[in-house]
Order: sequence, then structure tokens, then C-alpha cells
Amino acid sequence: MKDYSFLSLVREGLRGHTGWPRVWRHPEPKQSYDAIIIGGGGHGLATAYYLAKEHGMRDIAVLEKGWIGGGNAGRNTTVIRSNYLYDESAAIYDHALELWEGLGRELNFNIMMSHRGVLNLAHDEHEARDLIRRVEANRLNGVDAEWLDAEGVKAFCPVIEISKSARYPVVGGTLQRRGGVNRHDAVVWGYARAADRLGVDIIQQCEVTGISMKAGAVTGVETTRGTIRAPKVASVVAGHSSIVAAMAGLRLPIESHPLQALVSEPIKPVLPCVVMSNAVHVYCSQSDKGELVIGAGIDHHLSYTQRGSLNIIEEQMSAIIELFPIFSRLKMMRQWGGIVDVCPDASPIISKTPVKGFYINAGWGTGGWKATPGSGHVFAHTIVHDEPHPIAAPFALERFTSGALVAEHGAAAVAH
Ligand code: FAD
Ligand code: PYC
Repeated sequence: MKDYSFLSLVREGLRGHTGWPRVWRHPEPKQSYDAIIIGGGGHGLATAYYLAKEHGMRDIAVLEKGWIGGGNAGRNTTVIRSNYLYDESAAIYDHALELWEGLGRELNFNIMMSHRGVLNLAHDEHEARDLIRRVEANRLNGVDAEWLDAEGVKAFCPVIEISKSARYPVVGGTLQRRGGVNRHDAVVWGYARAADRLGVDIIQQCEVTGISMKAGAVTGVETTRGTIRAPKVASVVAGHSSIVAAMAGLRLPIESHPLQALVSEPIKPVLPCVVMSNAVHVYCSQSDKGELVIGAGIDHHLSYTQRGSLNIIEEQMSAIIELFPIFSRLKMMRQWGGIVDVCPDASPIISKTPVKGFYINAGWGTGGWKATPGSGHVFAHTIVHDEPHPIAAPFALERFTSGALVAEHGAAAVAH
């Protein structure tokens, strides 16, 4: 067992922090593996971890072109909830939420999981009816959900402006108490350390540039560090899904957009929960450091830049002040963007493909963080059995030809 005690902290401080053990290994890529996961974000690392832990697979590589957690895992605002409309979505997002509930203990890593509750606001009668319908659907699926009237919203989150004279008055909102936020990099590091301990090779600075195939089956990958063979290759590359799928000759029904977020200067605790509003088009939470973490919708143009454009920031700012006039004097400190892959029905793809041994986990759009453990868990099953896990089955590629779409634009909330 490595020594992370207070004494070791002092000892390492005195010797200039030169002796800390690595938390995971940095192995050279081997020539072949039983399975290769492309993408070292939350979903890729979770997939590798569950492959090793639940299915006894040990000969696995995670190939990451940059550094683990440098993609959307490190750029997202970590809102976690499972209040989606359709049964299929409730099943996967609530499966994930259940796993989140025990994940810190399971990984023995503090992921700073905070079940502080997520409020989704309604600003008119139509929106209220829509959200109440969702509350009812959620309850039928065993997902905790409550409808609060405007006074109930104010009681739960006193800082929200509910005046009737507001441009978009708050008429009520849904509350999922089990929803909340956590710490994105802790999740990545926790999964990485646990997967590494089970023998998974995590290989950073290793970009996949081609998928090798023979007779309609995958045989491995070409990378910036050479050819690596494997009978099973899984793509889990968030904003680059179409690019990697094209390497295997596949065209995905996906559009890639920038999605931005920003944080304010830190202030004392003022916002006890996550607040989201479709109509005003913004969401907000407060980090443990005190910063307000603020986001809105996607940039409408397609792009692979991780920046986004100014008009979205302006809209975000006016929207946040609409809901929280008290924040009007706050300075904004940092802004960033990520690339999100959006499917036409705002639901993900977790699927086998027409190429034998090639699997795709993609299209989580603006809302995949919350799914991380559940996605990795059911994807690992799909890879091992070459058959979809029952929870993953509705999210197979076939739905785009059968028409069995899982239309979740409403529950995807502000984001698209
Ligand atoms: P990533 O971390 O992006 O992992 C994919 C990895 O693949 C990257 O590290 C990338 O470098 C690597 N890669 C790509 N191409 C290759 C290649 N050719 N070879 C090797 N590696 C490659 N979701 C929520 O549920 N709640 C939120 O509050 C939320 N907020 C968001 C806010 C923003 C600003 C953004 C951008 C996204 C947000 N999301 C949110 C969405 C969420 O971040 C993503 O759906 C989810 O993180 C995607 O999975 P991932 O973590 O595995 O992705
Ligand atoms: O899916 O809940 C969500 C979300 C919040 C911010 C971005 N996505």
C-alpha cells in the first residue's frame, strides 16, 4: 500500500516533492492487447475499469491522444441527474446515478460527489405541464422527482428571483434531490488508478490514426506510436466520434458543436443546488471553491474548436442576471469550450457496428458526464458479450434505420 499519510506529505514537501509514487503506470504500448479503448476520458476509463473488474479482462489498453481527462471530462460542469422522459433514458441515467452513489467508496478516491439537488425551472404554464409530465414519468420509473411551485422553488433556493414582474417569471420547477455535481478530474483519476491496478495499460500521447481491418473485422489500430493489434476495438472519443468512425468506414448520424462554460470569481456559499432553465437558457451551480459555474447551449455552428463564440457568452450573462439579479456585479474569471457530438434524437449511441469487433460509444452531446459510470458499465458488457447490455440495447445504431428514436431534447435541458 502506498503511503499517502500526513507524515509522507511533510517528508515529500521537505524533499521538494520529488519522491511521490506515480498513481498509475506509464507503460510503453505492447504489440497487441485483447481489447483497445480509444479515448481516455471518463467514459473510456470507466469502460476499461469495468472490463477488468466485472469481466476479468486484463489485457486492455486505453489509448489517449493527449492526456487523460483533457477532453470533455475536464471541461464539463458535472451536472448529474437522471430525470429524463423516456423509460430507456431513465434506465441508463438512473443506472449511472446509482453507481455514482457508491463510486467514491468503490474507487477509494474522493470524487467530491455532492447530491445537492437539481432544479429545472418552468417559466410558463406550457413548460410547467411539460415538466410535470416528466415528473410523473420519472416516478413511474422509480426516479426521484418532485414538482415545486414558485414558493417551493424559493424555499429550496432562496437566491432565485421569483418576482411576477420578471421577464420570464418562475412559475415552478422540478427537483431531483439525488442529482448534484462532483469533481471531474477526481473521477478521471479515480477510474485511472483503479483500472491501472487491475492491469489496464493507460497510454497517453498516443493518437489513433487508423483502424486496421481484414475481411470485415477489426484487427487493431494504427497510432502515432505504431501499430497495435487487438480483436476488439472500442471508440469512446466524445467530440471526435465521426472522425474515428470514419477510420472504420462508418458514417455516424452526429453533428459536432462547441459547448462553452465559464466561472465567476469565488464568493461565499450562496447557491445551494444546481439550477437549470430551458427558457432563459442558462444553468448554474457553485463550486466548493465558491466560483459560480455557468453554462448555456451549444454554439449553433459545427466546429472542432474548443473555444466557442462571444454571442453565447453574452446570452449566458443576460440569462443568469434574469434569474439571479444579485449576481450582476460578479466578475467572470475563465471561459472555455469543449466539442460535443449530438445525435438527432439527443440520445447516445452505445453499439456494436457492422465492422466485427468494432464498438462505438458516442453522441452523448451536452449531457454525457452524468452517464459516465453507467455508460462504461453497460458498454463493457456489450464489448465482452458482443451483444448489447439490456440497458444499452435501445441505444444501438439500428435505431436510426428502424426509427425507434429516443427523443430527449426536452430532458437534455438548456444544452441544445
Ligand atoms: P472526453 O473526456 O472528451 O474523452 C474523449 C477522449 O478521446 C479525449 O480525451 C480525446 O483526447 C480522446 N481522443 C479523441 N480522438 C482520439 C484519437 N484519435 N486517439 C486517441 N484519443 C482520442 N455532461 C453532463 O452530464 N453534465 C454537465 O454538466 C455537462 N456539462 C458540460 C459542459 C461543457 C462545457 C461540455 C463541453 C460538456 C458538458 N457535458 C456535460 C458533456 C460531457 O462532458 C460529455 O458528454 C462527456 O464528458 C463525454 O465523455 P468523456 O468524458 O469520455 O469525453
Ligand atoms: O445534461 O444536465 C445536463 C447538463 C448540464 C449542463 C450541461 N449539460
